[in-house]
Amino acid sequence: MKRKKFSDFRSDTVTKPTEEMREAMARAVVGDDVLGDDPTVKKLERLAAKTIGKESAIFVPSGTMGNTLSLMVAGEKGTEIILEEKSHIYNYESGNLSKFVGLIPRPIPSENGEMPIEKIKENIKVSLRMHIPRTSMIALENTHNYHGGNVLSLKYIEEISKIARENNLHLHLDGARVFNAATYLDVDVKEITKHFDSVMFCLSKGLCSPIGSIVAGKRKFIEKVKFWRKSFGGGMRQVGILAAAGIISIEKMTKRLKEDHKRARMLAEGIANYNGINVNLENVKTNFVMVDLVEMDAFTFLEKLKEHGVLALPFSDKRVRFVTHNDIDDEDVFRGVEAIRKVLE
Ligand code: TLP
Repeated sequence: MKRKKFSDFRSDTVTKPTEEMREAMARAVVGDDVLGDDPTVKKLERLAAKTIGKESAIFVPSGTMGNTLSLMVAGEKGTEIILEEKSHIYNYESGNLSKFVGLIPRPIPSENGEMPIEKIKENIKVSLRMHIPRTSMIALENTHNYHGGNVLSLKYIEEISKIARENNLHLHLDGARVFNAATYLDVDVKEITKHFDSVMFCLSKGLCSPIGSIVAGKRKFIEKVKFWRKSFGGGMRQVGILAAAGIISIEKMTKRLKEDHKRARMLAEGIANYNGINVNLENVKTNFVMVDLVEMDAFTFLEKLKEHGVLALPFSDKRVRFVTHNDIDDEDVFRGVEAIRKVLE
């Protein structure tokens, strides 16, 4: 069999739709979804809501839009949102939090994506005087992208949810990869999502859909998200073509993530003893492997790696991220292990 040009570990966003998805897309019954006429979108949204354990769900074009809309609806402009210092919402969503949403970020540093409980409590503000903005929301990220695909413990989430309820705060989950978290914990995804008022998850990452994310929550909340989705230009017409792939993402692709986790571990173990890099094996829980370079800079490392047919993504000057997914097989992992060895030689 001909070897593919590149083994692409840059992200699970690079996954191509499966053959089954392409067939379902070709056959999808569609209608104008802005007018509420698309039966395939309705089916996807019902399935998503049921799977996540929420009253209602809505299909949106991207994770960034899903998070932005959730925060627009749940947070009141000029109030504060508590979120982890390295969170995707705060760092990698084009500044939407300030550009569109108008919440004041109250970022809290953490070692692994779990903000210290005491720090959260200290930072919840009640508006005692009119010049003090109150806190209205907390957002968590699970799995946590910057922290190497780390999984937040159920005990931690439960504790945060209790704090949110006690303080009347909306709790949002950036669950772009929440099915990876559920797979790692070996629990039904609802064990995670039941603690949140709103959940965003992506169909277009490890779940292989070409486009799309879901926002789920209470019916009233989702109606408001729908309103804002239209304002943002995210009202889509015969989008059942994409929803057809999303249905397969939820029904099938959520069940195979263990394979990606196994391959991430294979890669990490294969390179862990190399000189010139550090890999913390304990932190490899899901489909990410974070590689810290001792001397070489990430740019040079990645250029050389590419010459050996392997792609990954820089996370800082000295840190590189490898992600496993449906289009990475054992051969790709062996190739990755070998290519990294040659680059470090
Ligand atoms: N993350 C992408 C890029 O931003 C780097 C990736 O390759 O990991 N939340 C989390 C936790 C994410 O990791 C991402 C995408 C998003 C939200 C945004 O999703 P999209 O790309 O669909 O807007």
